[in-house]
Amino acid sequence: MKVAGLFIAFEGGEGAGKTTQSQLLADRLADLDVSCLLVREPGGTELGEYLRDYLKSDRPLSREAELLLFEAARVELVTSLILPALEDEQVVVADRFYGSTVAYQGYGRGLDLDVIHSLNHFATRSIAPDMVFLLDLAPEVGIKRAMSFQTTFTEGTSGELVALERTREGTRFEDLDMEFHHKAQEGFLAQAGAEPQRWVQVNAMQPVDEIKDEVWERVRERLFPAATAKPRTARKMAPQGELWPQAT
Ligand code: ATM
Repeated sequence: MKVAGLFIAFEGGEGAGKTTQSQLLADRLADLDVSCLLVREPGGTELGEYLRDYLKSDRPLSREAELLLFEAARVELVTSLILPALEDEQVVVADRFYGSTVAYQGYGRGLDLDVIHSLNHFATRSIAPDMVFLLDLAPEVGIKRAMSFQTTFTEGTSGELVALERTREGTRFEDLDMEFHHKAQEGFLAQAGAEPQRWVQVNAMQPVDEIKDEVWERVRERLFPAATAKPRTARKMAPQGELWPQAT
């Protein structure tokens, strides 16, 4: 089925279910024969996956370099995959995008939001998602969920489960204190509050299927507006300093 391109991003803290919901949405679009590109950040390209490995490890990295590596992964993904897919009028579903940089490197690490804003502008090649679903969850709940996914257990001498090791993915961020994750959540909520026309806040405590339906309802409205509804406005390209969201 041919539809005009749409760019959808999922944002939120660890364990909120972004990866699951991105996949469910992509599956639904595929069932409808809608051409869709599913990507994740950082990742999706050879460079992006290479950087993801380093970024998620506990290898040395200053917060400034961390910011630049996320941006490098982003510009590669936008240039080689996202822009061509949008030009081809596909639906792009992204598991994280620039909102994560504002939340984690800006609010979490305390880096200058104006610097982040202009790097995001550069790395996204000035495109912004049409819709951002913020899967909102208390960081305590999310981190617990995320850690349980990534811990390998073994059986102890009396049959008890003993945590053996955590996979290398997921050490740099999950090991940070709760204050960091609370600040990041504040960053996500501030962005959602500043741009309610773009961001949709979803309670991520709900069962997976309910979140899936809530997301689909909003996407369906955008993709298949009723014949009587006003035509959908074109995806906003963000020219310098205009439609691009301001630093929050
Ligand atoms: P997951 O997408 O698998 O959650 O891992 C990506 C990690 O990178 C995630 N960790 N936590 N919490 C968030 C972090 N991240 C940033 O810090 N900045 C970014 O710009 C992006 C895309 C991700």
